[in-house]
Amino acid sequence: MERTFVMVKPDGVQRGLVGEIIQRLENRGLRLVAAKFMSVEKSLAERHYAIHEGKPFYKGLIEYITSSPVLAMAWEGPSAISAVRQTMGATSPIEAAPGSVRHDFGLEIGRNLTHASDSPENAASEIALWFSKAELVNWKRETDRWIFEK
Ligand code: IDP
Ligand code: MG
Repeated sequence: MERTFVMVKPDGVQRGLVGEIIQRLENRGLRLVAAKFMSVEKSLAERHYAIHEGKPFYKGLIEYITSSPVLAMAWEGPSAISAVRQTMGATSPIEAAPGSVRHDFGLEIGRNLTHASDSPENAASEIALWFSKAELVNWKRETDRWIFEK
């Protein structure tokens, strides 16, 4: 079982896509672990995107993420990291596969609606950055045995 950090970015929230994006993750069979609707402090945005510091789009990225509230979430399931990246689609909506969130709702790389962790290491550090241990809910669903093989 893997956990991954997922965020509906300000454009997704402003465009009323929170429900749609959660629905897609639920439909996939993933299990919600944590969710927090919040404004993002500049310092948190900078820590989250530290890996991109110095890149040409970095300043705009920090402005975008702090411009309006986001929905921060953690989801779990087998191969959750790859599954969520696939559901969101490639970084640029123009390259994202049809049926993915970024394809179906986006056009521009700088307005690509969601974030999802890209590796087990980053998933662990991003979940720890955005949530306290007490905010992560350990629970079982009645449907788990029909979705998870083990
Ligand atoms: P990811 O979100 O698919 O993991 P990253 O390469 O990690 O993509 O980039 C982080 C975020 O930075 C992207 O989701 C997008 O919002 C933004 N970004 C990346 N490249 C560009 C760009 O060339 N122009 C504008 N924004 C970009
Ligand atoms: Mg990334």
